Amino acid sequence: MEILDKLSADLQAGKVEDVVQNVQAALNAGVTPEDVLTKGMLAAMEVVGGKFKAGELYVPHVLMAARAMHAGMEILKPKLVETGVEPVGKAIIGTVAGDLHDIGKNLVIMMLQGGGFEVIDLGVDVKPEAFAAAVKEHQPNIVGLSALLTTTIPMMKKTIERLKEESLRDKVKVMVGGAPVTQAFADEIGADGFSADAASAVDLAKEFVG
Ligand code: B1M
Repeated sequence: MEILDKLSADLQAGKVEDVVQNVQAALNAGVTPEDVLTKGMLAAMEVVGGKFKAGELYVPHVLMAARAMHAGMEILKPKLVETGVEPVGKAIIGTVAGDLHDIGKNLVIMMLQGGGFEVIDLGVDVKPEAFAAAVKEHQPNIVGLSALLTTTIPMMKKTIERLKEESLRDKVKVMVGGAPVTQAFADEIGADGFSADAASAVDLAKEFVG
C-alpha cells in the first residue's frame, strides 16, 4: 500500500513530521492501526535494525529513526488501545547501580518499543532492590540490565542474586548488555542472554517471549 511504503521510507529516514503526517493520513484513509504498526512502522524499524547490525547505518541514524517511531507511536497508541492490539511482551530496563551511562540503554529501549514491546524505563543508577521492586510491580517478561563501566558490571550479578533472594528470578528472563559485557560474562553471572547491540537485543527479546 502506497501510504504505508511512504510511512516506512520516512521512518527509516528519521523524518519526524512526515511520519506523524503519514500515520494520521493512513488512519484517515481507513488503514487499521495494526497494519499501520506492523506493515508500516515495525517493518521500517526492522530494516533499520538490520542495516545497523550490518554496519550500514550508525547510531545517530538509528536514534533519528527511533525518534520518528516514537512520534508516530504517540498518535497510534490510543488507536491501538481502542482496537485491543496487545504488545508482544513487557520489559523493564535500567542501567545498574553506580552507572550513569544511558545512551545505549535508551537506544535499546527505543528499538524494543519499535519491535512492539511495552518497556518501562527505570533510568540510571538502579539498585538491585529497585529492579526487584519493579518486577513485583510491573510483572514483566524481561529484565534488561545495562552497564558501561568495568566497575559496575558486578552489579548485574548482584541484581540477579537479589531477584533470586526475592523468588523472582524464575518469573523473568534477564538480558544484559553494554560495552564491557560479553557472552562469557553473561553466562558466568547466570543471565539468560547477552546482546552486543540494540538490534540484537530486539531479536533476543523476541526469542524470550516466543
Ligand atoms: Co563514560 N566512560 N564515564 N561517560 N563514556 C566510557 C564508558 C569509557 C569507556 C571511556 C573511556 O575511558 N575510554 C570509560 C569506562 C572505562 C571502563 O570502565 N573500563 C568511561 C568512564 C571511565 C566514565 C567516568 C568514570 C569518567 C569520570 O568521571 N572519571 C564517568 C562515570 C560516571 C558514572 O557512570 N558513574 C563517565 C561519565 C560519562 C558521561 C556522563 C560524560 C557520558 C555519559 C552520558 C550518558 O550516557 N547520558 C559518558 C560517555 C558518553 C562515554 C562514552 C564516550 C560513550 C558511551 C556511549 O554512549 N556509547 C564511553 C566511551 C566509548 O564508548 N567510546 C565512555 C554509545 C552507545 C550507543 O553505546 O552504550 O555501548 P553503548 O550501547 C550499545 C551496546 O553496548 C548495547 O546496545 C547499545 C546500542 O548498540 N547495549 C545493550 C547497551 N546496553 C544494553 C543493554 C542490553 C542490550 C544491549 O540489554 C538490556
